[in-house]
Amino acid sequence: MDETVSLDLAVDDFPDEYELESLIEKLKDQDPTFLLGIFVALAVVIFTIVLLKFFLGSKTTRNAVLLVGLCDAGKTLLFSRLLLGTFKRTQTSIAESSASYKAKNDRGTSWTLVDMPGHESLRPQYIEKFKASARALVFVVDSAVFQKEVRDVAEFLYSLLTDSTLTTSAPSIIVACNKQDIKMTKSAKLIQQQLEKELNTLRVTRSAALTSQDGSVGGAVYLGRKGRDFDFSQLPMRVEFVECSARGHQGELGDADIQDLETCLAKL
Ligand SMILES: Nc1nc2c(ncn2[C@@H]2O[C@H](COP(=O)(O)OP(=O)(O)OP(=O)(O)O)[C@@H](O)[C@H]2O)c(=O)[nH]1
Ligand SMILES: [Mg+2]
Repeated sequence: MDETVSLDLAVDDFPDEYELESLIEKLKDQDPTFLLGIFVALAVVIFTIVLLKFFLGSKTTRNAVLLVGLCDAGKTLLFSRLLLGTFKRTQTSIAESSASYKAKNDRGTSWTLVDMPGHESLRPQYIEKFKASARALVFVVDSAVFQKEVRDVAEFLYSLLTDSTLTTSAPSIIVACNKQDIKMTKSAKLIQQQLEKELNTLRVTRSAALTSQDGSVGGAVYLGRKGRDFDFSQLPMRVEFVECSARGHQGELGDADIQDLETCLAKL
């Protein structure tokens, strides 16, 4: 019974055909500049909403710091050290772990820290899943076995540095040269130089496949500047090299040596 009454009222509320016609007539009688003004104002409001959505949306979604690198580089131990400060025995990761990380700065910045599996067969799917949300990548390198792994490290890094999503959003890249507690490890400077050399070689072999006019094919972008030897300063993203030891020089019971990495994360 009540429903019928409210329905009747709702129907009565609609302007009838005559009212609509008179409204159209009234609008027709208006000064065209007045109508144009209304139209422009509406367009400005819609344009502003779209712009705000675009900028605020992209800012809020890019809040992840991804720990990436080959197997055994020390990503999971770094994850534990950065979040809790504690040493933890680890096993090779088969899925990602994520947690909120508060940067050590006065701004109280916090990021979602994501520890990704390093295994070759799992890596691509996790990169694909998280790359759009990356504010920064911490590319972890095992400095103790770098010489042996340089080719694999460079290939993985190459795939990230030429990824079209990453070159567009340009997250900061921090290359964390880990395991500095082990004797005879490579320094960050040496690792940087060797990677530049290796990436230069990879670029020659890989770029033979780049045929399209804008220099991209299959989502890959040309690495660095054409006609010049590759160095990291040619990239759209900022790349920094730091030395660290997730284990720490005092062993499992002592603190990690990750201050330089924390300083980089505080600057993001
Ligand atoms: N000496 C030394 N060992 C480290 C350091 N960081 C990690 N490790 C050891 O290296 C091994 C691998 O560390 P993880 O953190 O599990 O490596 P991961 O990068 O997460 O490996 P995946 O999950 O397989 O991709 C563990 O035995 C760690 O204790 C370090 O700074 N120094
Ligand atoms: Mg792991």
